[in-house]
Amino acid sequence: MKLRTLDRFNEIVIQMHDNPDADAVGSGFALYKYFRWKGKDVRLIYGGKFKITKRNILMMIDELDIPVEYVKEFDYKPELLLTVDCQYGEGNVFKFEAENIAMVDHHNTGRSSDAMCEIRSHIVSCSTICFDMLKNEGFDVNGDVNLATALYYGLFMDSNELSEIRHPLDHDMVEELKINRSLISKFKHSNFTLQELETAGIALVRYSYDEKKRLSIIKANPCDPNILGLIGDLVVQVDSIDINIIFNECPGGYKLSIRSCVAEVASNELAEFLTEGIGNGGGHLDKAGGFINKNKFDELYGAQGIESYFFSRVDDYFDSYDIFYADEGLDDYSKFRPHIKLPYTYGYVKTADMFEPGTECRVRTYEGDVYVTAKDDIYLMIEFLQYIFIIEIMNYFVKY
Ligand SMILES: [Mn+2]
Repeated sequence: MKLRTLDRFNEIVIQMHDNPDADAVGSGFALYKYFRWKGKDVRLIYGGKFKITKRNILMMIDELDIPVEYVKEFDYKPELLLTVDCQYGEGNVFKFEAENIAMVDHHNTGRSSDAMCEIRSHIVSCSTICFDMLKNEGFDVNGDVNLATALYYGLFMDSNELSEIRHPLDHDMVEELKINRSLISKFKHSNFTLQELETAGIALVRYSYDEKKRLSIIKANPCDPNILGLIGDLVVQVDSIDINIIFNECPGGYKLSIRSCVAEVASNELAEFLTEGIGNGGGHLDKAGGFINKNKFDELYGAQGIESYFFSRVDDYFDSYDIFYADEGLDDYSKFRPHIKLPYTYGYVKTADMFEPGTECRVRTYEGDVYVTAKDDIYLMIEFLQYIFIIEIMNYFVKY
């Protein structure tokens, strides 16, 4: 989807997921600015049970002048509802009616991009996607330092302080944005309140542990759902813990947050499994979240208690699949149908056609930046299936 395809709408509501995080706010703000630039009637909203309480998010909204509205219901049907950092119909997105629906997101729910959706699950933050989409429309993201700072903070928070960025576009954004560094530092140091620190402290000493599965389950006191994730991030760094489930009671049920640092357990899949039939869950391979409805839980598992439910359900999850390691291969292929690889096309460019021989160039690739010296016999091979990426790569030649 190109942003300009949405230019035909005039009354636009941009919706962030419930309990918006920095990435949702950064992305939403970028799209808001774009539609304002186009002269549209635009609002930036979120719904759900809770108003934002998390300190750094409130600070971000305040310091960067982001016009976020908390909406319980609409008394009209917007012409276009554009969900950002989330997908319409998912459990973490309060359902508003609208004439038309569009989405920009980086979560993997199986949905792919189309005329009304831009879904890129290989990008670490939705802010990066918005940065790219705005640039493609000729919008100067550095024309507004608040916008640049919001996008940067969105990526910063979704990539574990930039440590998880990999895609060339994420690197580009970090390099290109002209931001207010002292504000980023201020937000960074406002991640917890004293009370939340205490909640985290209590949670950390109250864990249950399954040594065989290298799994810990923690019940925390009521707190902002984003705090659960922060505690989970810390716990999964423990050497003997691979998977962490942290949950707490919230109005109407339980909120949970999952972290996994092993390939065998996908956090988003486990979140779906644990909430199946009684709530909703999803997210990324390493981080996910979910909600369990208390009435539905009591109906089905009431006698069991939530903590023992988690332990037994995790057992079921581990029993629900077999693991094969690609490098070990399979003993028996007899039940498999043959698979034929389709012809694959690569493109190439001759480095000396682009630069004076001897010029050192930086090529930004999925595996990181590579330096090559332009020479008659140095060619760059480019996968055809990633056509857009070819054009990107060609633009990435930077004289070093
Ligand atoms: Mn995000």
